[in-house]
Amino acid sequence: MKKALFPGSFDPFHNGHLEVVERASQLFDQVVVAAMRNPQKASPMFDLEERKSLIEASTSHLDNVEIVSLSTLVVDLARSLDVTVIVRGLRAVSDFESELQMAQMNRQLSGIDTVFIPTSSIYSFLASKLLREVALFGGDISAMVPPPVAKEFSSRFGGADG
Ligand code: COD
Repeated sequence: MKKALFPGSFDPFHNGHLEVVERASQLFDQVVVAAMRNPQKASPMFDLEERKSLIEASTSHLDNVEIVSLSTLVVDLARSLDVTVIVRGLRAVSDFESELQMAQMNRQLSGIDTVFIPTSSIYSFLASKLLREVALFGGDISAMVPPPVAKEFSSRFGGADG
């Protein structure tokens, strides 16, 4: 069985992330999406449990997708779940340098390879950091995130889903 792990901060989970999950779910028998702590991103907007719930609600149409949240090394989680590959999305060449370095480090630590899924061009501008900023200043991000995430933003900030 080909089982994949898609780790990320997902703060918040957006339509670019969702597209990667949907495409991975067609490529692999099972996909585990892991909301994780990125030590380089200091103050998250949503805690890990909130992110897990929002990703669950956003991917409920996908039968072979499971969501976890954990603050650990990606490779430790990958080994404990017995996954065959790590999946990551790529928006642009600028993502590649850091993604390549992470993929090489993770392979060195665990022997597990990373597969990159290039985003569709309609989603390549999406970044969680920008969405948080737009929503904080009252902008409408509802077309850029799955409905459960838009609803959560709306209840926190008002007006973000229309
Ligand atoms: N379209 C498609 N894909 C996208 C888009 C988009 N618009 N935006 C982002 N993505 C991709 C990213 O390229 C990434 O592959 C994935 O979606 C998740 O993105 P983020 O930003 O939510 O997640 P990151 O990059 O902050 O996640 C970093 C980790 C949490 C994976 C990292 O910090 C980590 O590995 N933490 C655990 C500690 C660890 O193991 N460290 C060693 C790493 S070598």
